[in-house]
Amino acid sequence: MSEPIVWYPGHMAAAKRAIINSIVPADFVVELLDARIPLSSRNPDLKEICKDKPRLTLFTKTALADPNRTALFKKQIEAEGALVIAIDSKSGAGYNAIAPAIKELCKEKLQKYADKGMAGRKIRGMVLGITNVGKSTFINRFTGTSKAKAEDRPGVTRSTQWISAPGGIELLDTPGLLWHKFEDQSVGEKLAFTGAIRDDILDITELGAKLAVLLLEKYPQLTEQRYKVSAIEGEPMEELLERMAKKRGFLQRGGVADTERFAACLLDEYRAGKIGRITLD
Ligand SMILES: Nc1nc2c(ncn2[C@@H]2O[C@H](COP(=O)(O)OP(=O)(O)O)[C@@H](O)[C@H]2O)c(=O)[nH]1
Ligand SMILES: [Mg+2]
Repeated sequence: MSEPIVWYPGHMAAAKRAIINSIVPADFVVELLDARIPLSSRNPDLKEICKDKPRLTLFTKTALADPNRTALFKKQIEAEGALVIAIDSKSGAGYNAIAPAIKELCKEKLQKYADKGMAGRKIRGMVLGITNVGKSTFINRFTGTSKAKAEDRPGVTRSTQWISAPGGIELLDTPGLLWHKFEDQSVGEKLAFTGAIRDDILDITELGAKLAVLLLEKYPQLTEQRYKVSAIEGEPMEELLERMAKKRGFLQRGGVADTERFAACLLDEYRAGKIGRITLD
C-alpha cells in the first residue's frame, strides 16, 4: 500500500491563521469549489473559519467538468441551504448572476448602510478555496483588473489588498488552503489529479496509474477513445499504465514502456480537459 497524501506545510497553517484574522472586516465569503471535484475540494475547516458570514459558493472550471454531475452536486449543496453558482472563468459563463447574488446575501447590511445614510459604502468579500481552484482568475475577471496573481503553479498566491469591482463590491484574494488530514485517501488523490497539490512532492508514475484506473472506471468511453485501451479485470494499475504508454508510443530504449513520461502526459491532458468533460467526485 502506498502512503496517504498528507500535505500541510507550515505556510498553510500560517495562511489559515492569517485568514481567520483578516476575515473580521469581511461582509461575506466566496467559497470556490472545483467543479471537477466539488466535494473533495471543499475545505471542512471553512465553517470554523467563516462562522456566520453570508457565503456564496462558486463552482469553477465548469467547462472542464461533466455537466450532469455539476447539476447534481449544485443541487446537493443547495439542499444544505447554500447559494451556489456554476461559473467558468475562461468563458465568463455564470458571471452575470454573481453580483446580484452577493447583493442578495448582504441585503441586511446594505439596508443598514442605507438607513444610516451610508449608501455608497462598499461591501467586502473574502475569496476562499484550495490552491489552484481559480481564486485569482475569478477575482481578476470579476473586478476587471489583473491585480490578483494567477499562476499555473499551485501555492503561489500572496495575500494582497482589497480589489474593487463595479457595483460597490470589494474582494480579497487569499492563499490557497489545504487541510491537515484528508478524511479519506481518495480526497488527497483527487486533489493531486486536478493539480491542487504540487507535483514535485508526489510520485508522478503512481499518481498517473491511479488516474488511469479511475478514468477507465468512471468515463470508460472517453478514456478508450483517447488512449485506445480498455480495462482488464484484475489488472494491476502499473500494467495498465504500461499498456497505455506503449499505445501512445512512449518507449525507452529496448522497447520498455516509459511509464513516468506517460503518467506526466496523462495528468497534463486530464488537467487541460483534453480527455473530455470529466468529474471525479
Ligand atoms: N478552464 C478553466 N481554467 C481555470 C478557471 N479558473 C482558473 N483556471 C485556471 O486554473 C489555474 C489556477 O488558477 P488561479 O486563479 O491561479 O488559482 P488560485 O490558486 O486559486 O488563485 C490557472 O491556470 C487558471 O488559468 C476556469 O474557470 N476554467
Ligand atoms: Mg491565486
